[in-house]
Amino acid sequence: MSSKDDQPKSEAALSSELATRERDPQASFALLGETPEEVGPLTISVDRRSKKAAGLPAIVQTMKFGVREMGVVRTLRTFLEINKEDGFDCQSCAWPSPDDKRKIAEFCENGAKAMADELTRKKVEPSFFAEHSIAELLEQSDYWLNAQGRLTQPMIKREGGTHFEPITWGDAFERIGEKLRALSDPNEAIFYTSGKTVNEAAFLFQLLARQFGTNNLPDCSNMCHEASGAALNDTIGLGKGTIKLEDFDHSDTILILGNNPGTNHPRMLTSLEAAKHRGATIVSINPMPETGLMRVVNPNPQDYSNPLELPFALLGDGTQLTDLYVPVRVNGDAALLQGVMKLLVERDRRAPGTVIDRAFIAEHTSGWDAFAAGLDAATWEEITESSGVDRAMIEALADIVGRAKRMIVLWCLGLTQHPNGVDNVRQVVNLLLLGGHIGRPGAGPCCVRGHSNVQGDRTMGIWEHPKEPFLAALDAEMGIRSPRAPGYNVVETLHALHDGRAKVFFAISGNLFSAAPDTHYTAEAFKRCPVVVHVSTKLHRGHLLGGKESILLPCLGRAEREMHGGQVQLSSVEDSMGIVNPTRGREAPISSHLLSDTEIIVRIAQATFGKAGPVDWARLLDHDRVRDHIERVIPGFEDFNARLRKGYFYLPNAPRDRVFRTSTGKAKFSTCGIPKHDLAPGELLMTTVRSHDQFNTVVYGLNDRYRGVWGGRRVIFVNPLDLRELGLTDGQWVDITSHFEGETRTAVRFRAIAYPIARRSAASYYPEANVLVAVRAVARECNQPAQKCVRITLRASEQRELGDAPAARMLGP
Ligand SMILES: Nc1nc2c(c(=O)[nH]1)N[C@H]1C(S)=C(S)[C@@H](COP(=O)(O)OP(=O)(O)OC[C@H]3O[C@@H](n4cnc5c(=O)[nH]c(N)nc54)[C@H](O)[C@@H]3O)O[C@H]1N2
Ligand SMILES: Nc1nc2c(c(=O)[nH]1)N[C@H]1C(S)=C(S)[C@@H](COP(=O)(O)OP(=O)(O)OC[C@H]3O[C@@H](n4cnc5c(=O)[nH]c(N)nc54)[C@H](O)[C@@H]3O)O[C@H]1N2
Ligand SMILES: [Mo]
Repeated sequence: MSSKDDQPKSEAALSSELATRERDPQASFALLGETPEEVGPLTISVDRRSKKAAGLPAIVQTMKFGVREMGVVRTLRTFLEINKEDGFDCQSCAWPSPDDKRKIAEFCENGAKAMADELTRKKVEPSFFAEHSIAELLEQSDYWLNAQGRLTQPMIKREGGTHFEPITWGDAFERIGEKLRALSDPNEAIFYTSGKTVNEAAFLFQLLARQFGTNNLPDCSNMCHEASGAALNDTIGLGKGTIKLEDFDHSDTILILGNNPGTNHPRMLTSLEAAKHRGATIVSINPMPETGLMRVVNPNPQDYSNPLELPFALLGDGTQLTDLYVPVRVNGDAALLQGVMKLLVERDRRAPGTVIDRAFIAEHTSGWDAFAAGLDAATWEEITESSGVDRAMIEALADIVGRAKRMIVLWCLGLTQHPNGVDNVRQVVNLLLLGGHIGRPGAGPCCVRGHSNVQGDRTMGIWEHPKEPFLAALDAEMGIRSPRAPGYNVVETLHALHDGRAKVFFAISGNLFSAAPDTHYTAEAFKRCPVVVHVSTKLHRGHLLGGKESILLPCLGRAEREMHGGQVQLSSVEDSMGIVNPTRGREAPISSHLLSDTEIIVRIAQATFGKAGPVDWARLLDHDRVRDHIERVIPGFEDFNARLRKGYFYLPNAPRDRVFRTSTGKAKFSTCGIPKHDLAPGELLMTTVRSHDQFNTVVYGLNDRYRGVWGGRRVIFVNPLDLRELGLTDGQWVDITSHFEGETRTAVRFRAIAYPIARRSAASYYPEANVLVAVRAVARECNQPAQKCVRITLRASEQRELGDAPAARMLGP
């Protein structure tokens, strides 16, 4: 080896070398656990994609999936417990349950899949790990790994080992405690969590990290709504939306940007349907015409005045939801919204006070002059080019917004996962402020959260950038001295693992490896980490790539009974609308070896800090006591135990009352430029989306019924006109190359699908497409990975053809 090679490479040089190297396609597949053979047979029929959401097919799928995983009796019983006040809160999304009128079936097809996936009767026991080496398991797809069932016993892969072996709980805790104590700096440890963790466990988890001496608390929220939090904190003084579910009963206009609720928040469709029946206008702004936003069939018997109507409704065409569909191009939203606002301001100048809410603006906002000047300076050429939407359509949207008296704007990842994600959300706030649509019934921002408790985890202090009042209160209550220096977020975590600054990675729930951008960089980062610990319910690729040593700690799921002192423990979660809900698992755990998240955290704390020390960890096994602490540390949780036992309650939300705790004391208009895409000929901007059969990195099935894809996931949706210009045909196998600041990354063998997606845009599924996302491509100001804004080129794949006819547009399923 030359002396040059012996020199450690800089992080940037390494990242760029890794990125630019034309990778061995087989190696790419192995990282994702997909061999080319597994891709087929894939059948695609865009013509046969569902024309409406929910309805009979959803009921059939729900039952099929439930019975496959849980059997008939358990399926029926658990479906009655989901989202009930005395049952458990659905572990799928963070959409709220109706306050006072919960239905017999207060869940959706995808919530049911999430639950059935967790309550499956299949188990991954030590014998499974003895039979399969890690190398063998890495060959399998994510779908296969998840389908093997629930983890039941603690396992360890020792350094240099080829298999996972059983380890006792006691030895595992001792070992983790030892490894943590041996670090020379607490910041060498990282504590990751994803929003599955209930409030009580989340509070303990951040306490563990801070007593240990670090704010390294990256979480999945860094990848979904970090940009929303940053923009909302800055402009309205609270990093959350302001609307309640009941606002849907009062709203006359609802705008939905960058969200696919038919798949990801199906229960929202019920609220939209009701609003629609009351005469509200619904607009969806999305590069893809998502089925769930177009038509819906309501499967809830209670929503029909005569139960006999239901069977007819299920077979009928359902309710049309969207009045105006705006096919914005990928990352065209900022320009589109500015176009709308430019028109509204101009119209109001011609007829003062008729279009915008001047009284609200004068009394409650700051920054108007600069904002209005920014709109005046924006040219129509820039607006239409950057948005991909023509002037007539922008006028039509402005007509709707201009008429609105009570407008809700909902958004999800289509706005946030962009380099300008924070500015996108600022534009949403601008639009709402213009019409005074905040702090008024039926109006306001609705940041549609992902994981069931992602918002609650942040409220509990899972944040790498904690605010001083929180830390001061935590220290006073717990008698610790929390570190003040900010910790690592997700992207900083990847860098710290990559260059050896992080030595213990501890995760409660989630699968950071598969969720993170830049799969090769991330794989290398984890490979270098001396100790990786995952507290998990199901097996995933992150366990297998682990670190030098990888420890698996199996835990109870949301629907399973967590006992303490002979009682079922009560827990809580916070939904997208700031409602704190009780949740209580009732099912018998699948294995007697499982521990709860809470118990695992407590025992690791005991193993790390010993018996002495300011915090009496043993007492904290009891959630009631944890809630007593939460009540004294976090505002809004007064009388926590008593209120939770009575049911749900709302957290305070100052902007709802038009109190804006911002730097100006008012809601802030922001001036943001119009993003320039500057695509070279042949380049497209690719977004990444979820299929109907997955929950994030957990793949339940290989279909995406609403988009007409059956049996495979390596697909890329492209507009037929763009395909033709690129000299490619529908159904052809293509290789995708992404381009980021001179670096290229390639993923091979994706099936091109001619799809009604906006021009110069493309979409493919996450997590497969993460290979193409540069780790340094992040949202400015908040470091959220820009996983929905990837500049790509396509070329015909030179890889081996599969058996099925490549250009076929076969009829599925
Ligand atoms: N069943 C199920 N439910 C889930 C999840 C799941 O995986 N499965 N995940 C949960 C989580 S953690 C989250 S964060 C949420 C995610 O919920 P969503 O944000 O709905 O998830 P995505 O599939 O990423 O869809 C993004 C939507 O934005 C659109 N889009 C993409 N790029 C752009 C753009 O540039 N502009 C606009 N206007 N639109 C764009 C896409 O076409 C798609 O409709 O769902 C939660 N709920
Ligand atoms: N390209 C691209 N990448 C993305 C996104 C995208 O849209 N595009 N979306 C991003 C977003 S919004 C998110 S939230 C992240 C998701 O990132 P994560 O939240 O880290 O990933 P999940 O897939 O939700 O985690 C699944 C694992 O959690 C474990 N688990 C499930 N339930 C429980 C439980 O009750 N307790 C415990 N302890 N463990 C449990 C199981 O082992 C399961 O395998 O991905 C991000 N990555
Ligand atoms: Mo998310």
